[in-house]
Amino acid sequence: MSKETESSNNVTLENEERRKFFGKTALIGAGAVAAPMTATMFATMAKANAAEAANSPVVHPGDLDEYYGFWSGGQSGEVRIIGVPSMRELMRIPVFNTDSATGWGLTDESKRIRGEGDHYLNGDSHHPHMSMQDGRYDGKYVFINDKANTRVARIRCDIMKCDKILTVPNAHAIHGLRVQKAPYTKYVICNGEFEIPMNNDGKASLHDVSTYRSLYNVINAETMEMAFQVMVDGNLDNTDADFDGKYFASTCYNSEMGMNLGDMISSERDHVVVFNLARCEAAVKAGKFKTYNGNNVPVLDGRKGSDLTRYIPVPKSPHGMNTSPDGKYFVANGKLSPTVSVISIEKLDDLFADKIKPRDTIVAEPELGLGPLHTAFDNRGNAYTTLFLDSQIAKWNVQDAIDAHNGKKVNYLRQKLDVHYQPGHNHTSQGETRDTDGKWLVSLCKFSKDRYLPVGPLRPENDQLIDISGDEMKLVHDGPAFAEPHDCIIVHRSKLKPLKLWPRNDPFFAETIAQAKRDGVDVYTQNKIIRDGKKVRVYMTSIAPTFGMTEFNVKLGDEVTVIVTNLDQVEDVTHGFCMTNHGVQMEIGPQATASITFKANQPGVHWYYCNWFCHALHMEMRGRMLVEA
Ligand code: CUK
Ligand code: CUA
Repeated sequence: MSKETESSNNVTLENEERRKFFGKTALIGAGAVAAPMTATMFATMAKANAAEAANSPVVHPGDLDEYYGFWSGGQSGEVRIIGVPSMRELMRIPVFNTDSATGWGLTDESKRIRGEGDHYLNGDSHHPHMSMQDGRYDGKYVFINDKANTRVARIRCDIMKCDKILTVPNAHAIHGLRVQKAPYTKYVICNGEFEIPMNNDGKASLHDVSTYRSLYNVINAETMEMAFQVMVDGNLDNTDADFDGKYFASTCYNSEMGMNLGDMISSERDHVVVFNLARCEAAVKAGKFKTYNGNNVPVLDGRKGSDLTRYIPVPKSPHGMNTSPDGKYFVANGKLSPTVSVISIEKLDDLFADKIKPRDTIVAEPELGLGPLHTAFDNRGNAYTTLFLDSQIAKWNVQDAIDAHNGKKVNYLRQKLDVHYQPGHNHTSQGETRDTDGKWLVSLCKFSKDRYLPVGPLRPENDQLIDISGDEMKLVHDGPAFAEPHDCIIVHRSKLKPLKLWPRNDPFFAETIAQAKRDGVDVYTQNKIIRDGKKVRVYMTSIAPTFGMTEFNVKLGDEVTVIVTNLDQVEDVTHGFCMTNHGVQMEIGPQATASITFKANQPGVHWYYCNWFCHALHMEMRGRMLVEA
């Protein structure tokens, strides 16, 4: 649906609501007063609007984007929300990193969510993907991998905060990640990329690489617990799911199990491994698994010859794995080979029934250019593949590639577009779902080189927006990004309903509220200090521009927990709590409760203050902690 036809209902409503919202902000004194629009300004805008194409990347000041983009933050360990098509960064969601602004990694709530990996300060996130219902985004969760510390996290899309992190046992370095698309996202699927001994306890041989295994991981999306793992041959790289709820497929490189580069690329072919979900679930049920490393996660044996998997040989070192949104094909991207391998999902039943040979499932292997890494799709049967070495996107037609494979004289290549430079992933608007709409393509370029002012030896990446609504791809926007967004998704805004205020009973801080109950404190109405031996819990409210408590006493050496409840019911009025010289800082959203624990290890007077600008008297929103020696 175009923005124009939609504007009669949604946009107008949203605008009305936003008017009210601005009115409120102005009332409390924090909102800047908008200058009235002059007639000339209106005229200029109208002219600009008329000149814009149907699929315009221009989003005027005050207008809203049509899509939410979820971007990985790469080595920063975070996830970002980018408005598409404006490419404006709307929010950062700290996940595997520690964040000074929100207190992620500092607050008690975030530490509980970070769990056993809380001591890690780093992360390496690659693949953000949203939960689905019948092959369509359901707006509930976004999942993301951490290659650095072998973790998978979940973001709740109502509050846009991470609410679960699982450290994956038995495996090493979680890389490719997708979700089960149909009938719904029961499982999150992800690859343990690096191979390690089973058990990896230092007792088994460290040198006998024939004992090393790479594990496919299947995680329950709702509980965020391990469902089962599958041991495979080769190093798992990227993965995707079909639209029928039957098969998952992963690219594997290094089928040689080499331990250095030369050995890893010595054979001509690697493979795609296909997992049969029903058979895997049945094997778990029947107890046909082993456990390792002292935990009870079922590990199935899916190595060559197993009933649970099939190995489809493809040119060596394949990288990306993408399912076409019509549900017909898995596309494995060649990387070292100039081709992609198109696997017919329809033929997988016969492959698992041993009626055909693995290579019989390949219905096309179009040659696209140098370094194909990832493929995206529109709603008109076209595919868009990034060419890392050529710094191009190749647009090709899937059916034509299949016809050419069958000997027909047809040119499947539609266009090659230069991008700047060295693209990794690309993604189309809603392109991994049945709702793919063929409007936008984003190319996540690893190098920006000359596209921006030089900023020292470290340069930003370059996220390029490409209009694919017409016959020709058109580059329309360059967007610099810091720390490598490997992958992204582009979700229509109608799929998401983010909350404006925190629900008072939100599970995010339920445990903090439970502690308050045990202390006999109603955080909503009371400001109170509870002393429990050397532990002191300081409960205070906040309402712009005051904390409910402007001083409290503790003794040197006490372990102090400050619990702040934000009573403001006004949208966008977030308070902060910072205890100076203690490394203590957090965000408290409207109607939220947040807590942070630290040692009172310095005698004297210490001021705490609100560090999120909330009111004309925000500077005055502070109080004293008096530490008696
Ligand atoms: S990977 Cu980085 S460009 Cu981690 Cu999906 Cu291909
Ligand atoms: Cu409260 Cu600033």
